[in-house]
Amino acid sequence: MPIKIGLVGLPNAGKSSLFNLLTGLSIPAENYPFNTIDPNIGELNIFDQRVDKVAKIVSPDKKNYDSIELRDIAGLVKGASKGEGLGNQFLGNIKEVDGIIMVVRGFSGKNVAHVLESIDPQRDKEVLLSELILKDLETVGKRIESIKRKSRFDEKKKKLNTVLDEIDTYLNEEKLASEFLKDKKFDKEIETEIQSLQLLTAKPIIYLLNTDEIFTSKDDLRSKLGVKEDGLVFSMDIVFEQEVVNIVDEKERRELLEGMEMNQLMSKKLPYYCLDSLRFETFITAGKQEVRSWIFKKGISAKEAAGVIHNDFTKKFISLEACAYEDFIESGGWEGAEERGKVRLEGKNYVIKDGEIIYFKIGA
Ligand SMILES: Nc1nc2c(ncn2[C@@H]2O[C@H](COP(=O)(O)OP(=O)(O)O)[C@@H](O)[C@H]2O)c(=O)[nH]1
Ligand SMILES: [Mg+2]
Repeated sequence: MPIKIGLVGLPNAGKSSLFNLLTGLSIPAENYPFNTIDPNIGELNIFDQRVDKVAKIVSPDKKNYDSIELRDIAGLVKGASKGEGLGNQFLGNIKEVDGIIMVVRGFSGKNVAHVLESIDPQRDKEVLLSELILKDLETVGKRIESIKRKSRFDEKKKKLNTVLDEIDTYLNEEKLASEFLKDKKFDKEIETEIQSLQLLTAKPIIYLLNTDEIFTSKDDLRSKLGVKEDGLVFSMDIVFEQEVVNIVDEKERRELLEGMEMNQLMSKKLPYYCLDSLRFETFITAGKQEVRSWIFKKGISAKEAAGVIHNDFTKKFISLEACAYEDFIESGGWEGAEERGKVRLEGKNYVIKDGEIIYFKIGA
């Protein structure tokens, strides 16, 4: 299953425009608030250059790159968690994603309506976060309710109840679940329970300001958005970038960019920023038939990583062989790496590192 990123934001923030820009698709991006109900789904291609280098050595029949699934989720509004503007349904769509890009409007665009009638990125961001928090409170509340009776006799449920109460307190203070979970270590069972709740505010969030304003540092951008010092932020002028992309003449395109003192479009950088900052990593499989990259959530076990390739592989996992990317390249492939003792045999709990070349041994 591919990694999924959801675009979340108020109506008319520029989500659909960004979706089109990133995926090269053309779904309607209109000055009309609730134009999307089911999420639009597209692909964000990640042309990992390590695949090319590995393929050069292995000469496979074909090479392929993993992509990220991008979902353009309908506009949220204040009260969404209570069902405003079909809000609950939209919030449900966010449950399924692995990371969020929160598109925040910074452009004034007099002809483009704003549901809150003024341009105020910080307020918009707060409104959006509140809705996500309210939804999480509902989710946590329901779970607490459902285990309440059992937790009097069952030690495990009692433990879970305590953790859920803590999360509930956190959310009630308008803090995100991710802040609570950040430095905590739980028993496997509790962790699985928390994961199964798919809390919206436990997901990593990139705050993307849609503006033509130039920010010289991430800190300036953070303060504009009212985001903490370690917050993930990005800014770009979505409509301008689409205009540049639409220019057929390459020279003209380059000149326009240079005029803006940009060496590359932000929309070209964004996918890589997502990969890095949303805690996604890549491993590579390198057989004679195919060399391919696979994107996974950092920190998952080898067994879970096998499931990235095929659901069945999780159950049938036996072991894997791993080689660091640099070792593989320097050794000129599997054989050389083996001779130099650079190939390791690892078990199901091994944590795959970014860039590693992996060979899975899968049972029948
Ligand atoms: N002036 C201006 N208009 C924009 C910008 N970004 C988006 N728009 C316009 O705002 C309207 C809503 O954009 P859309 O992408 O559909 O927003 P969504 O509701 O968040 O999906 C469209 O008419 C866009 O052309 C921008 O940076 N500047
Ligand atoms: Mg839209």
